Amino acid sequence: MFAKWKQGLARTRKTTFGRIATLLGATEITEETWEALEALLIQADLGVETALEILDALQAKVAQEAMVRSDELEEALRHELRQRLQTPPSLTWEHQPTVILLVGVNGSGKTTTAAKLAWRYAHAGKSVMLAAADTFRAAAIDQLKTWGQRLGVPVIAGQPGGDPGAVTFDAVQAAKARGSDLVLVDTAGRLHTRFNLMEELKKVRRVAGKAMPGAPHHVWLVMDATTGQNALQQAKAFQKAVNVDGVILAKLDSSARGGMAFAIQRELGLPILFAGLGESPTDLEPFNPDAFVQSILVSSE
Ligand SMILES: Nc1nc2c(ncn2[C@@H]2O[C@H](COP(=O)(O)OP(=O)(O)OP(=O)(O)O)[C@@H](O)[C@H]2O)c(=O)[nH]1
Ligand SMILES: [Mg+2]
Repeated sequence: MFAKWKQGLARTRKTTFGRIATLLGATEITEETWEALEALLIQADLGVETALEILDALQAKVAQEAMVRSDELEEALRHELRQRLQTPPSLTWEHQPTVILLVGVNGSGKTTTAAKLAWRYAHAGKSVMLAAADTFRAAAIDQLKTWGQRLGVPVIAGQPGGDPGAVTFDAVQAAKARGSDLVLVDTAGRLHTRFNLMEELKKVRRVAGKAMPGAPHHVWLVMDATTGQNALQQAKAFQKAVNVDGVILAKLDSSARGGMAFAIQRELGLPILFAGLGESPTDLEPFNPDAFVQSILVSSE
């Protein structure tokens, strides 16, 4: 069980969380245990606030239950970690098509994630369409077209330098005409300035709504799990501009910073919907909080 998660989270598990597991091996809880645990939790990219909240909760529990052994503390820690992760809602198919915008900073994994989602839903029997609304780079359009060919999923694209709003509009219209279930819109991660990017994304969002009232139905922020805390500031800018309703945490497999998942949920108040655990189309898993916690902090039985 959870094999893919265990493998994908190996780096995170072997770094700070590994040291936490060692610390909580089988000794008694002492003052040093708390000091070391505080330092390790902060180092684990949980964010200071989350780390301190967890520490407080654990201290209260230890006092309340008169706990003396640190392996019991480990189990309590796992429980505290799990509690801080939301079980993601699954997609409801009330619209035809459902329109999803994928946004995020450059290189975060948007295009790859678009392909992975296309694969997942096509595999589940849905008719999927990809929209190449990153018109800023010619290569971006080709990248998405190549994925479309590999996956047998149609790609609506315009000319390099063209209007991303127009591409989005065309894609939604085409999906309506064909009776598609899902339109995944891949957007740019970089423009001349951050301001331009946010303005462009707002426009893409507006235009989607013109093509279909209520669209986009979701805006998912793709975050690179290898980036540290400043990814949270970037995320807030997207949240402010385009009303993000979920996060996809890409590249968890190449990151030792899996602890970020906790800071994301706390600071952004958004559920993590999927995790990227590799580069191929099948390497995207619906976020599983139980698997996640058990993969970063394996019980030392
Ligand atoms: N290991 C790993 N690599 C990933 C994952 N997701 C994306 N990548 C890699 O990250 C790199 C960037 O991915 P893209 O999908 O092109 O990122 P993007 O956000 O579309 O980038 P721009 O279009 O430049 O903004 C590629 O080399 C991907 O193969 C993942 O979950 N795991
Ligand atoms: Mg891209």
